Amino acid sequence: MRIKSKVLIIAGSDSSGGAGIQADIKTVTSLGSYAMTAITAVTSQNSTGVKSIFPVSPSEITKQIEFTSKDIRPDAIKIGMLSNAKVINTILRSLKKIKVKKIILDPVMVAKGGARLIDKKSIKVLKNKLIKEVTLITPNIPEAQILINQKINSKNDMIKAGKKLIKKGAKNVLIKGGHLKLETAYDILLQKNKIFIFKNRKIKSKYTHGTGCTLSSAIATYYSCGKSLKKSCEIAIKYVNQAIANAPKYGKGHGPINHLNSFNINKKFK
Ligand code: PXL
Repeated sequence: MRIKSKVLIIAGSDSSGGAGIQADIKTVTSLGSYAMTAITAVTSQNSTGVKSIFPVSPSEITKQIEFTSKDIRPDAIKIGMLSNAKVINTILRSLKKIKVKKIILDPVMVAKGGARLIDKKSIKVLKNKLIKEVTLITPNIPEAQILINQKINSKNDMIKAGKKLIKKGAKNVLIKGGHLKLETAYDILLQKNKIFIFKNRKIKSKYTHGTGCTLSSAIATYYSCGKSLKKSCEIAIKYVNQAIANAPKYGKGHGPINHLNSFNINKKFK
């Protein structure tokens, strides 16, 4: 099989293998691309919760990003867990140096079980600096609420939130509506003057650990292969839905989804 593109993942490690950099590598690989990594933190966790978080120093993160990219140039970058403001500033400097254009940011804040994955000060830097420097941000509803300081209770509120984020300097925003208490999952992509609503039946499951990481990595992969941002979001959402529907039911808590379930998707969207 020919490898389609190269994706650099900047994110935290999840020892349970369902989220974080493990989910990212599995996603990029199963969709046919080459995954490279810069690890920002090491977490010890299982499906029932997060035991501890060990941050990697900013200088080690810089080296991973810059030394790796100098040799094998990424076609796109996916950014996940960032843990603190110093790390975000470090990454901003590296991004300016390596000049990769396609960057997808999943503004990770809290794990499924409620553990905080980023400190309060970093949210400010994320909001005021980082979101302006990336191609797309992919907040879920709780994250979007924090980013705009407002409650989101409906599809209409999601659109308003997206518009607000664009006004704040985000180039493109995909707000994931899975947290709304509806039978349908609405994921809304807002671009400068365009809005696309992706509508899918919500799959009820407790096996949803790592869905956000997986979605942003799938978008980064499709986008790195030359698909439009809209098409990349559309197919990536389908990939995650199938991965939820085919979850292996591992673990006592919020277990992982099935990242290997890409075959039909790739065939359909060739
Ligand atoms: O899903 C968000 C996330 C991101 N990164 C790491 C995680 C999690 C959730 O648990 O562990 C490392």
